[in-house]
Amino acid sequence: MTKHVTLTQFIIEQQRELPGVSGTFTSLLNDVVTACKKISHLVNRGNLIGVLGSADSENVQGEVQKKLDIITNDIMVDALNWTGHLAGMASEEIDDIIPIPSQYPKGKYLALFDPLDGSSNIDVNLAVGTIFSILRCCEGVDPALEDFLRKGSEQVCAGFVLYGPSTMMVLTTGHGVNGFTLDQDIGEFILTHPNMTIPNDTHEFAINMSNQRFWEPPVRRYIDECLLGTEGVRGKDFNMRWIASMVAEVYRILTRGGVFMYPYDLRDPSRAGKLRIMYEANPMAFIIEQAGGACSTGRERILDIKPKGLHQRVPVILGSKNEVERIVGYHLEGDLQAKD
Ligand code: AHM
Ligand code: MG
Repeated sequence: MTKHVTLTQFIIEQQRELPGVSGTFTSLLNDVVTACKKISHLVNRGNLIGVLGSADSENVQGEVQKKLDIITNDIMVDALNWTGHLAGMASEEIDDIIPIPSQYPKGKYLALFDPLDGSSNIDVNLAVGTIFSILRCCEGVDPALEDFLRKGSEQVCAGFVLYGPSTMMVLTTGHGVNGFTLDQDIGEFILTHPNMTIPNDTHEFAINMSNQRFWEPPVRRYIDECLLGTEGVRGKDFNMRWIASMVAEVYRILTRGGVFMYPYDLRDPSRAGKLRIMYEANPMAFIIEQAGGACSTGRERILDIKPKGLHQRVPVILGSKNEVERIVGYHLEGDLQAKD
């Protein structure tokens, strides 16, 4: 009989090899896993249990919330706030940092999450996901906002769960990227995609083309060249995908390569792109880099950015290394020309 490795076993064995590890991190990860299994169940049940549709409320970003945005946020908070592993939390759906209730002990980690990414997909029965990022904090204290505003390079763990035809968890603790499939029969995530790596080259891009008129020249140039295919400078045809769910796009890129962009655009100069650095761009950048890919704003490595706000937005260009480097090169050329 095939012997399966569960996510818990995998993490315990990986952590055992690291000096000074107490087991707290493994327990924290189990808390996240428990929450994501509950979310997977709800997403799968859908309208059978009446969880689809709008909640008729807005989050701090002014986005209309789905019922599941609120329910999944509560599931994450309720699974993580009492176990004594965290000093605090932050969520896409909540304006300020989320403290640990005073009756519970405080731990040494911070968790940041987007409980239901791509939630515009939920009512049309397409893929959605949960994204999370774990930072280390001072033990036993009530963290301040500044404790959360750390560079992505300081993350100790990042992951996402994709609620697709299968429920999959993709995880990095800074030692490569591994993918686990939820076996619904036994309720365990099983290691099915060890050492996920992204090919350096690709002929597939993902971008919301309806925003084309708002893009900066380097992004226009890149996409124009892709669209010219064999007749242009690239000398090869490109394929396009847009799922409107970053978790699904990143999962595809981890599986077969590609480039994903939600770039800076000129729609609203106060918003540098759509995606948020703390719980979307940073965890995805950590995963992508650990799988051998690259992640940039076009002008700066995402993981090097010192965030200024919990819900700060950044342009995101990620995926196959050679392609991301090409787009970064176009930004550099464009900026140098603009200076002359
Ligand atoms: P959300 O966190 O409110 O769901 O927004 C993030 C999502 C990403 O998953 C996806 O890449 C993007 O928004 C799609 O945006 P658009 O609808 O503009 O194409
Ligand atoms: Mg999101």
